[in-house]
Amino acid sequence: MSKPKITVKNSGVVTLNFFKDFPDGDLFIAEARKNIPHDIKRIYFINNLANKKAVRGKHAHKKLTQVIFCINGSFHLGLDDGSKKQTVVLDDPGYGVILGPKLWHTMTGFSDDCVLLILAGDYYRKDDYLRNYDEFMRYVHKDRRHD
Ligand code: T46
Repeated sequence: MSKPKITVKNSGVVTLNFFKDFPDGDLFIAEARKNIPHDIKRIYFINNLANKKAVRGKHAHKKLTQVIFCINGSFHLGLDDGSKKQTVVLDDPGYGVILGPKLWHTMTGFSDDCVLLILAGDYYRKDDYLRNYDEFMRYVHKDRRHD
């Protein structure tokens, strides 16, 4: 169990407060605008990751900010801000990774018991997705010229 170290832009680590009540369970707490940096308008989770070769994500968002947690098991999270890339292992429910805008992300290497939980700052908007990598690179670098 380890705290991910983030080096890409538009990301970071969120640490949850928790109460360790072993053997009666652990309680983790996420609060919007406290340890979660944004309001929470949508929650979704992903389980039943039976396919060892599953690859999820492979997109970036234009505006959306989310925090992703692995609340059971483990998986590999690939992050790419258009200049720098890194892969972190999420295996501790107490640490979430911020998926800010303009951050290409890919989820792979799921353990059998893996459950992902995502806290999103906005409702689902199909037009917020950049699902083509070349389009993502153009979008990121176009923006940076205007920074
Ligand atoms: C993300 C990563 C971490 C909806 O209709 N509403 C929703 O709120 C979501 C999340 C998905 N969908 C639909 C869109 C697709 O037709 O569900 C289908 C599967 O979604 P997708 O292939 O985007 O799933 P992932 O796991 O690749 O990506 C998801 C989120 O979509 C995405 O925003 O950042 O998890």
